[in-house]
Amino acid sequence: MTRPRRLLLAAAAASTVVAASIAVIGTAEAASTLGASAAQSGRYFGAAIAAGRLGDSTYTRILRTEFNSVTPENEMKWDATEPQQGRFNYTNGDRILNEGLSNGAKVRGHALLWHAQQPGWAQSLSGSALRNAAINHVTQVASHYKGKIYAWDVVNEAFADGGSGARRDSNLQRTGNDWIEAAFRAARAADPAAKLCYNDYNTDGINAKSTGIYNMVRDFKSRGVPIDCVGFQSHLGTGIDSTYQANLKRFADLGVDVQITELDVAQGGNQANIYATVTRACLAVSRCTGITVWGIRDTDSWRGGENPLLFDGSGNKKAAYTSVLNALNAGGTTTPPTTTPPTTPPTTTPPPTGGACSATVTLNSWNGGYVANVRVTAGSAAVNGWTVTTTLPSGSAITGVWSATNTGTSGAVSFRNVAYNGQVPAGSSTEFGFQGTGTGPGTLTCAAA
Ligand code: 9MR
Repeated sequence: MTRPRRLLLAAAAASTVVAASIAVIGTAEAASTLGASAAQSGRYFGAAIAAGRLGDSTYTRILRTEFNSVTPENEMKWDATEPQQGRFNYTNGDRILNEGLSNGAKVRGHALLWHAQQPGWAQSLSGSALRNAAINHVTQVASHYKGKIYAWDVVNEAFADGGSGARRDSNLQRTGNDWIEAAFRAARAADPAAKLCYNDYNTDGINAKSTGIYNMVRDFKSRGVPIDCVGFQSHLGTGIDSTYQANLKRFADLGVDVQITELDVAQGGNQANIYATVTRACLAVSRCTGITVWGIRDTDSWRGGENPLLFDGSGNKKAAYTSVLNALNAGGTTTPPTTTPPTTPPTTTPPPTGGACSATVTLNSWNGGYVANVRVTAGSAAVNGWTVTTTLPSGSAITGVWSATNTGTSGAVSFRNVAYNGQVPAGSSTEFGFQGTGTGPGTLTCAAA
């Protein structure tokens, strides 16, 4: 390269810098990573990640540089966390959690209950056995991650595709239409600080499916069922619905946050534009708190061959990356409110003294209902079977029980252990729970069998 040409390039670069800084006067300085540019308007930009790829240095370099939120692609699902009933495995979920937290990223929990990726034992259950197991799963997993998860996908993909706007048939749905609200209540009781989301796909515009979900969220809000956010997966093809942003807005207007939770877009002429359109839609809706892409490089994607992500297989930034970054830097006129979920502080009653076991209750109450989590603790000798009794205040009726079998639903009620939690070693404890209408119980009494 000759000297004059070099000077010319330097001058051109200098004038570009000047132009760029003029363009952003009055807004934040343009940021150079996805996470930092989203943070300028109080949002996050995340990626779904896999524990098995954390040893790949290209992968972790991009992850730690670009993203300030992570979602486990598979590691916190039911089959991963409870492979055998009552035996929990958090090894890979914890790896994702620690990867995120140690880099200052938010962690989205995905997903507590879903009709897919259930462990075999759950697939073969039905009725109250499945309901109890499902609620116990929510309670256990949300308790394990208590205080560390920004938002949980409590229930994933429970609505049918097509024009019905109805629930999808599944073993969970067949336990009763209230399974979703039971799951949200149990999740709130277990981790009051996490935002609780409903998450689904083919909801990327105003259509019959998204309207069915909209009606459920509106009903939940009117009845005080604890829901804080709705996730729009946004697995997109070569086009985008013209009502994409209006759809986000109508949910936000119900009083919930909205999040883009699994974004990927088929590669084609429009990929970069569609990514930018989604980004701008989120920035335009004040309660859209962030965007997550479903993988980092095209080769990490579940959509083999469609190259739907922001980085190519070698880790290079694609045109879609630049278009998202520019859209983020062009900025949000709206900033998400910094809300934390409304919570009722748990009230704990002291354990009764005497007897071979004791029971303590942690209550999460709202106007008209409650979830009670009960801890049964053995005394100085092991317990082989237990029964907990209490008297419910008038107006209270039990609507669901997990990890125990109840006798009675109002007035004097008792709870007997189920097969897998009757044996409690000396000094150890186990838990069960129930939910009900009205106000929750006071003192509980435990008797060993
Ligand atoms: O990306 C996930 C893939 O690795 C799994 O094999 C698949 C199993 O069902 O789930 C994928 O993630 C899904 C997510 O959990 C829920 N929404 C749809 C996602 C893509 O299938």
